[in-house]
Amino acid sequence: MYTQGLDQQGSQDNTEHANADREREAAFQARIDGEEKIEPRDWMPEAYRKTLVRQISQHAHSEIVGMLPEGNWISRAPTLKRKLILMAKVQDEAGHGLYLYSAAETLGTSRADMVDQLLDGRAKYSSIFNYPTLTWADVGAIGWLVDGAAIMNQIPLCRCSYGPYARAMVRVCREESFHQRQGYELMLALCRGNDEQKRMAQDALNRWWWPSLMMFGPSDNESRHTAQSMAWKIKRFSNDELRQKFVDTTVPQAEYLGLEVPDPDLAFDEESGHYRFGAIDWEEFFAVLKGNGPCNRERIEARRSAHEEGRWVRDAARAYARKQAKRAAAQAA
Ligand code: FAQ
Repeated sequence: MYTQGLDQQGSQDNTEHANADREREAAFQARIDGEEKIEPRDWMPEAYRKTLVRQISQHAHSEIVGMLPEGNWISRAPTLKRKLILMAKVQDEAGHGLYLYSAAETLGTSRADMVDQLLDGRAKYSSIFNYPTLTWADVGAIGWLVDGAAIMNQIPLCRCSYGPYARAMVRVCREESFHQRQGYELMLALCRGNDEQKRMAQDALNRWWWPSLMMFGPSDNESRHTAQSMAWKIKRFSNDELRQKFVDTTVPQAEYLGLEVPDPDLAFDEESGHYRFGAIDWEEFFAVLKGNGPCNRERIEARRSAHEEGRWVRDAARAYARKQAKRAAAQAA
């Protein structure tokens, strides 16, 4: 009899908790709908926190792994000016990774944990960085197409409902826009050069076009997170909407360069005002996500060895911080 009474009390408590949770979630959604920013100390549903940590950390990993394909060309840049520009760009990507890891840390996950997840394969990074940079023209194509796609996706993230992510994105987008222009200017220089240079530019476009379209993620009917992320105003546009905007913006740029987009089905549709494009090879996309792209193993191996080589720096920084804290505590006593 007594236990029955306890059970009843327990289920009453559960109902009250559930009601309180529902009320908090409704108030949270009302803030989102009212375009208020959510800040680190505010209450948020666990699923919102988890989605943000997933997306922001994957974004951070993409910036860091994304340094590798272009970094590969720093020592082979054709002129001092190009070398300086490329070094600045690659360094900017490292900065983007740092802002993003910091934004994700405000959600209660440490950078060390996020990096471990990347290195042991639990966390993803953008598919695009698993393709090789075979010629100097690839540096131009990455700036033009990859940074171009990144901006298209990231400008709306400046209005993301989570304050620290939105604010980090403002600066990232300014820098990405410089990156896109340097890439386009490099492509233009090649296209105005000799026949071999123009062929290199066309070859780079041929290899980077389709992987750039894949950067926007699976098509809307396959995207498992889009609906909820849009309701939470983390994402403002769906994957297909952003992909279409990218195609509409980029095709005229290719025409200006005098290059041909490698898609026989590409055509301007007067009625909708959009370019229609051919089918994306989703099998290739999912194979890359599973770790079977041309450079997946090489990229993770490079990150693992950088992590190992940097271990002594992290140890030294931690020892120094401990010493400083001890000194501050002694002075305060
Ligand atoms: N690669 O349900 P959705 C850059 C995953 S930064 C790998 O549609 P969501 C700068 C997705 O995570 C480039 N994985 O997911 C630069 C999910 O897996 P999960 C990175 C992908 O989150 C330039 C699953 O598929 N930008 O380039 C990809 O709603 C030059 C289902 O997909 C960002 O991260 C992909 N392409 O939408 C640096 C921007 N697409 O977690 C150096 C922020 C999807 O369930 C040099 N992120 N997946 O296991 C986003 O906007 C979103 O997370 C999307 C995916 C749009 C990427």
